[in-house]
Amino acid sequence: MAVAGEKKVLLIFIQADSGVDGAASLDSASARRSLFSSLKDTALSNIIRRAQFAIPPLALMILSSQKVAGVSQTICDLRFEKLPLDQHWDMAGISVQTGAVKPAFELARALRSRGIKVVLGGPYVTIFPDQCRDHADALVIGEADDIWCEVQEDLRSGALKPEYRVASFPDLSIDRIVDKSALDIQSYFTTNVVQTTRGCPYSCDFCNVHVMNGHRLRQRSIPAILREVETFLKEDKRIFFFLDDTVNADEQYAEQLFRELEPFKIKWVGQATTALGEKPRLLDAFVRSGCGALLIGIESLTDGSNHAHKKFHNPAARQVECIKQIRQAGLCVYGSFIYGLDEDTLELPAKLEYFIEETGVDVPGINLLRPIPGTGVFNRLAQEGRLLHSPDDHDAFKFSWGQEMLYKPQRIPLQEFIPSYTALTSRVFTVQNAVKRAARAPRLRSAVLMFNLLYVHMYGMARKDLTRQLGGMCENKVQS
Ligand code: B12
Ligand code: SF4
Repeated sequence: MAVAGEKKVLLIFIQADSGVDGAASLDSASARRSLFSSLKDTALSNIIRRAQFAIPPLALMILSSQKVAGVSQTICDLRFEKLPLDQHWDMAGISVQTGAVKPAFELARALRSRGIKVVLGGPYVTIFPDQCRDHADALVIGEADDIWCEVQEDLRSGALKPEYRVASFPDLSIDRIVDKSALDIQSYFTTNVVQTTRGCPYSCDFCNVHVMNGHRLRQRSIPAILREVETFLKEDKRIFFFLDDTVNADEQYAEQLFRELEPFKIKWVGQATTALGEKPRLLDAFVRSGCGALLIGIESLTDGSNHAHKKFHNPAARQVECIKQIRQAGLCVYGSFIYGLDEDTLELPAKLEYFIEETGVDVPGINLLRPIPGTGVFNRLAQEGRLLHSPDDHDAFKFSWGQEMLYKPQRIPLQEFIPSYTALTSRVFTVQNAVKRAARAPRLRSAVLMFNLLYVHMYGMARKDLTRQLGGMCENKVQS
């Protein structure tokens, strides 16, 4: 119920154009395809959006848990709900992800034209504040865990400042309660999202986590995490997602945490490095605490390519054995690969197929490199003249699902690279392979089947977009 004089804040998360928010063709002409195929794509896109990826934005949960008297906060997740513009809002806070800048700015303009104050925050704002200034009444630059109370107080007193810059990374060992009252719990596959650490000690040049969150791993206190898990379980008994980019980054800390989580009897999934396969005690703690599956960023199968992109913590010689050990312990592996890294050659696809078979990776994800503004690789490719769009046009560098090339690979001409990638995904993502992977999965067989089947659709759509891009390149060449 609205309280007289209370300021109302809407926290907004934006749906991405494609990818896990619902695969969609990048080709606007696709709307003119047959009714049947459009209906099929829309139905599958909705299934993908509502599938296991449908977890709430922790960032907005953290903000809405920072309570200030006289201010109420509601989360609006545009993946699942419409903007509630039939209600009065004093301020909107939009989370701006790199790769979805245009829709964020358009939304900001529409809200401001209605007299709603707009605050922008999130990864893109932290990295490119200057590009955001004209689109907001206020910017929050950095991790907003603590400063968000100040923003709300300023809103209440009518003294919102144009910029709030976080002076140093928040100390995560301070206990902050994350509550879910601003969320619509039913919209999600699960709402049990927990982050145990922030920051990343590694420096992969295609990633901006270490740019945004720093290289020092900041840990939450284990008792605070246990309390959070206990509280979350009272509201939602579903699976937990540990959102850390590397949940095994500090092995001692992770082992203690997951040993202490055992009595809660939760089921969980997370992201780890191959190194886990060489740590039997930690692996055992993961299994006993209810881990079901891990996403592992393998990227390339060659040291040359991984090193060219500053990924040094995943030696090629140990990859096969590590993945086998993790699967033998009973955990499913989502293996995330990138084809098109700097030292990759046309021989990589065959190697990759063999690796997937040999290790039994349950769900392979074969990505194209996304040079995203703010990453080391983006700056390097810009300097080398290898980007396919102007480096100033940030909106052109979207996170599509392997649907378009944004740069020229170093050792493979684009005209050969695209057919080699599409041929690879058409061999790896078949219904037959989906059934085979599900049958041999150590657990979670229906989830493994579902992911693999959805990928048959998503990579199929990606192939059409890429083939169109290749056709366009050939046409331009003929004309010029
Ligand atoms: C969990 C996760 C998901 C989940 C949930 C999405 C989410 N953002 O919450 C799902 C599976 C849905 C997902 C989807 C995608 N993801 Co994702 N995801 C993550 C992951 C692993 C954790 C996100 C998180 O909760 N972090 C913890 C919170 C606390 O940090 P934060 O989001 O940065 O928020 C802090 C500040 O940025 C700021 N802030 C954030 N929003 C706002 C808003 C306001 C108003 C204010 C004031 C402040 C503020 O304050 C917060 C608290 O300190 C990150 C990696 C990472 N370490 O962040 C990748 C990451 C965010 N994802 C990424 C990508 C590419 C995607 C997809 C495009 C994948 C795809 N191809 O489909 C989609 C896009 C979805 C979308 N609509 O934006 C990239 C984004 C890169 C970028 N933005 O520059 C990241 C950084 C991974 C990476 N290494 O590149 N993702
Ligand atoms: S890709 Fe993963 S390991 Fe590499 S810098 Fe990013 S978060 Fe860290």
